[in-house]
Amino acid sequence: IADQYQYDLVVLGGGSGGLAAAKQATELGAKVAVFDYVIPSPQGTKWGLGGTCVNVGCIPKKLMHQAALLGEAVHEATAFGWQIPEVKSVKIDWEALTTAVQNHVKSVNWVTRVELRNKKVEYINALGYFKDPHTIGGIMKNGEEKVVTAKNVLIAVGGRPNYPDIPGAVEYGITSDDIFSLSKPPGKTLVVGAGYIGLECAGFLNGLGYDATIMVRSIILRGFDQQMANIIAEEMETRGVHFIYQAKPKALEKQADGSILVHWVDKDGQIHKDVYDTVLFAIGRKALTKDLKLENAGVFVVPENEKIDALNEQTNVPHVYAVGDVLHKKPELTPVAIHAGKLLAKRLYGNATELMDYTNVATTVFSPLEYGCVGLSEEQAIAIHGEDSIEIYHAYYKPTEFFVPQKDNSRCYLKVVALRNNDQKVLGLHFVGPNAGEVIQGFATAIKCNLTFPLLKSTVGIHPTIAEEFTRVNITKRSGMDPKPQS
Ligand code: FAD
Ligand code: NA7
Repeated sequence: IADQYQYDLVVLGGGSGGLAAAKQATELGAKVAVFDYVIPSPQGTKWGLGGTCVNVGCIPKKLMHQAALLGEAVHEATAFGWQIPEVKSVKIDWEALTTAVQNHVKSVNWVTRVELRNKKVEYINALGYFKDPHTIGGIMKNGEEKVVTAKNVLIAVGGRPNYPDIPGAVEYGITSDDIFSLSKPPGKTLVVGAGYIGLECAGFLNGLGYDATIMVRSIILRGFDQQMANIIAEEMETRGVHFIYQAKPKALEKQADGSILVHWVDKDGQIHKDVYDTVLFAIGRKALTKDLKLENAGVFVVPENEKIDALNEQTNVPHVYAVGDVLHKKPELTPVAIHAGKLLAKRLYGNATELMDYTNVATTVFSPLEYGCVGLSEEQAIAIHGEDSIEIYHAYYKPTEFFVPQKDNSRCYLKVVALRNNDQKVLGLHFVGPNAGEVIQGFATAIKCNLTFPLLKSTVGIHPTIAEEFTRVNITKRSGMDPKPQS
């Protein structure tokens, strides 16, 4: 049957999920083509092959977060005896930072291209869409159309940032698509949205020395453990990030000096006005399914969010699959897209049967003091099992490296969400502190191996680390005892 079509698999979208599936499929002998095309942001920002994570997501975000942490470290270093002349006047060179970040991104774009060539995946730089269930058309940069046929099609087009429907938003606002290559320093910045992208962007901007304000419509980090979310927000506030709660922007106006006048409304309906140099919208992302002409293939989307509700990555049309951010109610994370893409390719071309497990996926919010977690939040655990069946162990801790520079450790906190009965299975782990992602990653494996609270307690720690605090925790919330460290 394969001969009936030019390709065994055509992948729409060369990002985390699409590329992982394409490479895995070719390794297993399939003939694969990948369509990837980036529509410039309303501000004109565009980028190369590799998708969101590499170009305008995880990678540049982590680099800017690291730049902010280093600024902090410069000051701490003096407490350890480093002699840094004029340490008080240390400041960031935005252009040097964005150049360094973009150089790295471009090097990854290049490596990605070479890898595809080596693996014999055909890369087509065109905006793909369905002409019929097995025929894909792609409009290339020069306007010409490339048409191919495929036995199977994988939709991995990801998403792009939303803009609010208010005057001036699209003209004068920016999003995470623009911030990592912004040609001028962002200056005083309003970040609209308190999801993880909003917190991370405001966090690194503040750490880099820019005045940052977060406008919160309702709560911080919807979907995450709210106690932990509020701890990282408090920490950000202590570090100088401003928060405007229960507020929404109404309009953006460009002023003669280039600054942006933001009209916003508070919870009582009062209108306020403030001036910013940059307004960054981080109000969620929309799946890029509109351009795909899915109706030509008969693929359904969820009407409310235009995402695809696939079962084991298979859409309602059996030979059309989907992975990554485009999926309905699945974590929008790079390793999730990659893992699902690889497993799907192995099932399609390697006779494998393993299905993607979307539960207990660990994640980290790279806020100035990071928050890493895996499994259920306290609220979710209580909602599922009932308060009487859940035990919450918690502790504040003091990282050794905080003592000499006398860093504020008052929000270094962790908690373990466990069942109370029989084996005391661990349902969730939450950690606020430095390197939270590094701390949580290994524990995520432990949870996959059915970690119980007694097993956690029988684990010998590595001293002196912050991760060992998980092996020392023994105070329950129920006991009402003070979880602050005694020394
Ligand atoms: P994408 O990587 O978005 O790739 C889709 C590709 O398809 C894009 O190149 C797009 O231009 C292209 N495309 C779209 N439509 C078409 C079409 N019709 N034809 C051809 N090509 C098309 N995740 C983490 O795990 N950790 C993090 O720290 C993290 N930080 C993030 C920070 C930010 C600021 C953002 C925005 C995201 C972050 N994410 C993070 C999320 C992560 O980037 C995404 O989950 C991941 O990139 C999704 O992969 P994907 O394959 O679904 O789509
Ligand atoms: P999220 O996590 O969906 O968060 C969006 C935030 O923006 C959230 O705080 C929303 O508040 C807020 N929001 C949404 N719409 C508006 C409008 N119209 N006005 C003001 N505020 C608004 O999106 P992110 O962009 O942070 O990240 C999306 C994913 O990409 C994330 O899961 C990562 O994995 C990668 P709400 O709580 O709804 O009141």
